[in-house]
Amino acid sequence: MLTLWTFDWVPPPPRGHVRDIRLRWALAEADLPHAVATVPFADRGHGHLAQQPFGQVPFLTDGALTIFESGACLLHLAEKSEALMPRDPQGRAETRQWLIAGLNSIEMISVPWWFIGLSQPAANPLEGWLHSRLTHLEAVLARRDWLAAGRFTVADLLMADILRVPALRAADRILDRPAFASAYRDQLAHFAAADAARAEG
Ligand SMILES: N[C@@H](CCC(=O)N[C@@H](CS)C(=O)NCC(=O)O)C(=O)O
Repeated sequence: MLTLWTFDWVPPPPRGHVRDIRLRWALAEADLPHAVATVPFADRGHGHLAQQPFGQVPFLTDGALTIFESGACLLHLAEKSEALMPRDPQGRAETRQWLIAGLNSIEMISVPWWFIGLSQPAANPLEGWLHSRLTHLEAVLARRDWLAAGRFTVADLLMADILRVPALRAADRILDRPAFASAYRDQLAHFAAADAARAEG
């Protein structure tokens, strides 16, 4: 049984951007039955740290197996469904390569860039670095519809979610997929239900 773990509640921002959306989206694309469970946002206790050593979400349990890091969770789900990753060696290698590129060549810069930007400095020192990476990526996405294997894969899913932060429009067509819309709705509904439970109790 697959269980997606997320926080029981988060403040309004970052709702819609909590990384459990990556797993919700993949689970919806692959139509994999699963449950959603929570850890307390306010208290990152031993139980949580035993599953996710940084006290973050998401993580995934699959029977006795626990997997943290959204990228690792996505690759685990991709092993379960051809809807997320092709089965031929070339297609799998390309999918893994572009998934790691999303994390290690784009998100590695885009998250610190976003964080520095919150304090509204006159100039963001990461602007040039991010711009260069996005320009190269945009050139790839202008030449083809999908990053890997000539078809939708979990690499597109992850890259499209990563690109929501610098708002690179080149990946908008990937966000148009119904499974992203349902994942987004489900995340907002999850935290809205948490608000309602708090208001009652
Ligand atoms: N590299 C991790 C990052 C996870 C992450 O940043 N999670 C955020 C929610 S989107 C979180 O748990 N933030 C709370 C915290 O860092 O204390 C992954 O991709 O799973």
